Amino acid sequence: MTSILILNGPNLNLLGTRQPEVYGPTTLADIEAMCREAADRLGIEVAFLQSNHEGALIDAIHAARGVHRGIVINAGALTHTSVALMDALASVELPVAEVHLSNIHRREEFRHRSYISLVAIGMIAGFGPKGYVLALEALSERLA
Ligand code: CA2
Repeated sequence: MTSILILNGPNLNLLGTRQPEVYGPTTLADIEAMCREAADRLGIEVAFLQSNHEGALIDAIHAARGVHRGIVINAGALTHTSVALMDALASVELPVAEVHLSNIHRREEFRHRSYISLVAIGMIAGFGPKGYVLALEALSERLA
């Protein structure tokens, strides 16, 4: 069965518990449940991971090769800084869908640049948790 790795970067473990006015009331566990429901509907498997550590995310990307057929990633603030994460994604040669809860282009200028976008098929931003489901749908359609 097709399996997709869903990766979440720094601070996303705090979703729904702090700053709900910025990121909404939904927790990361809620988002995982939404993704698992979507995966069942789409007939695919998902693995869901969050880390506050750049190296752990890079290790997970390296390990995805031969196991998963695509990657959905919300890299959090690493989106705007991490050439290492971008290089890791490029190295595994898997299709990547980038997700952001907020519309990063409506926010501070430093959030407008994304290194992930340079290696992603596409990006979904500004639709909140639904963005993860949209990304899964788009990736699984691409892989079918
Ligand atoms: O909009 C997104 O999904 C972001 O990737 C979220 C990142 C931010 O740095 C990006 O620019 C856009 C921040 C995630 C932090 O999440 C928190 C959740 C609750 C409380 C504090 C942080």
